[in-house]
Amino acid sequence: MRIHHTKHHAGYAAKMNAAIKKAGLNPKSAKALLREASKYSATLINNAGGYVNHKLFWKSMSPNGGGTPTGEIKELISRDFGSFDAFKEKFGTAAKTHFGSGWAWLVIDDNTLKVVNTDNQDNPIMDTLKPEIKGHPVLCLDVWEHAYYLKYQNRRAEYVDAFWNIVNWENVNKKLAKYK
Ligand code: MN3
Repeated sequence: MRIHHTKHHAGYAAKMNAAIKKAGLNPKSAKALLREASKYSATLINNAGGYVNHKLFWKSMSPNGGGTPTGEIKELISRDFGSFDAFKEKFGTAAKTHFGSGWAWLVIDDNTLKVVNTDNQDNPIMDTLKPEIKGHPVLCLDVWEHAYYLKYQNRRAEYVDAFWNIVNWENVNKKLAKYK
């Protein structure tokens, strides 16, 4: 995780900043760039995606996290997936079966929770994506090999299952409150 943060995430930030400078842009935020991804170069959007996605990823986890969801997300998971176990199965399968590099997400779209996948560093707020995978991210899991290979080698499923021990439900509720 330390290498992931200080090397990979830092690399996306540096390359995003270089691409912003090169294009002579003065964006309001990295998310603002992603919302209008269709206007910009692949280099800029790939690195802005890497920067934004990892920011939510770090906040999706906490040493005091894990356990069952609390607060509003608990209610919405029951409403939209039937049960916490059904949601875990859906999100876990999305993370374990995504082919190649990418992300699993829990997003809220039109006041409904959805589990979606994106490729590479795509983020569900990007205007270039199909409507069915768009939404406001509230939780995410990095399934690039760099996220798990040092500790789990090729065993992505073990990495995904361990995620439930550290999910930061408090942050999920904070995100939900923002997008409702
Ligand atoms: Mn990563």
